[in-house]
Amino acid sequence: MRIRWKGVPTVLFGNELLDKGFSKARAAADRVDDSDRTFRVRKQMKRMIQTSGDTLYDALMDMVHQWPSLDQMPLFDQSMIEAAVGCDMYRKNLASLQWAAGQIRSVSSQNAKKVTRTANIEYMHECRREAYGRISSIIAQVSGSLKWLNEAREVLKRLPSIDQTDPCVVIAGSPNVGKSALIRALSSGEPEVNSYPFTTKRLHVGHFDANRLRIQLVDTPGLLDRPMEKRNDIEMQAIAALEHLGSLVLFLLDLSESGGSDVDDQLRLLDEVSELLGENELLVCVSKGDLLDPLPESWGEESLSCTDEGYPIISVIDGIGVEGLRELMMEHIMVVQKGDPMNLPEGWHRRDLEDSSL
Ligand SMILES: Nc1nc2c(ncn2[C@@H]2O[C@H](COP(=O)(O)OP(=O)(O)O)[C@@H](O)[C@H]2O)c(=O)[nH]1
Ligand SMILES: [Mg+2]
Repeated sequence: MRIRWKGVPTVLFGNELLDKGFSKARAAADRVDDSDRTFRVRKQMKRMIQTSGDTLYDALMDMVHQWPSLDQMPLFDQSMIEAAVGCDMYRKNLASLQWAAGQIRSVSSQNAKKVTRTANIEYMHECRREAYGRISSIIAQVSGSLKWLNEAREVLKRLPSIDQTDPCVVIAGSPNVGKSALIRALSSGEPEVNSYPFTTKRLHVGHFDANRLRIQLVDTPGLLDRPMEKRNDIEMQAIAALEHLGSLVLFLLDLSESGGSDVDDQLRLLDEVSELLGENELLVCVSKGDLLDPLPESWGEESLSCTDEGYPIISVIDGIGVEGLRELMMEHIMVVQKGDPMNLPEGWHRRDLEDSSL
């Protein structure tokens, strides 16, 4: 399932809604034809009241229904909405449109009844005017909500859309450890770039197909690559959202330190990431194996070289270990797909057995 924010239509402003309702009402009244003046005016006024009420009721309820329901969406999307615009505001503003729709419907039916019951032409006009006035003031009361939804839609349509039915691997690690290079090496085609609920952060999503599954690889530049104490609330919320994405977190460790972060800092980050994304299984992998001195044991042979801790070692530049790593990821993903965590392959980093000394 993938939420299609781009499919949510533009939200009309209050005056646009009123124009729409009243002009339809005018057209409906113009079609009335009756030689008896009382009958004619009664029909005209009733049509104006009912048509404007119905049109606005439908327009407001359509908006309410076109917006995805928070309760039915995956937790990842809920957390994205929380970080981007706030779930409470989302609920509150949609609820206020629903309230307005109900109010307009009752104003319209009350006033239509009054018109039916009177023979006084002046009073019929007055009922119509009163209905229009009350409808306008109900719309004015929700104009803040319409504006909020309009702006929220602009933010939400740029959110990353991640398919929750496909397995997803989140890649983490300090800057320059080789995350982007690995995603490029594993992906078929160019990774997509999606925005995140902040202007400066982007989500890079690559894919590959294996075992009839489409595996998504997600890189989060600026989020899972530096100490958490430097983050603002929104960034922390966005990181929390990643926990719900779900299949596996792949943490890259650059033991050569050629990217500029020393190993101790990288291990501290590893602790933080495993703490934050604890719902997911974590696989630690050593990148840039070609820069290690001495080269890892059995480097370049068919089997995957590993550190003493059992972390696989790869080199994207030399193309060594990348396919082995892909297979290892798939073994894990297949276990998660089958929902049997007791079957995890050997060498998986277990949080309860964690030992961060290398
Ligand atoms: N020697 C070597 N360099 C690598 C390898 N993978 C990536 N790099 C280099 O490391 C630098 C940072 O890589 P990048 O993928 O941008 O790192 P990111 O910041 O984690 O996304 C680039 O200059 C890459 O060419 C590798 O396997 N071996
Ligand atoms: Mg990168």
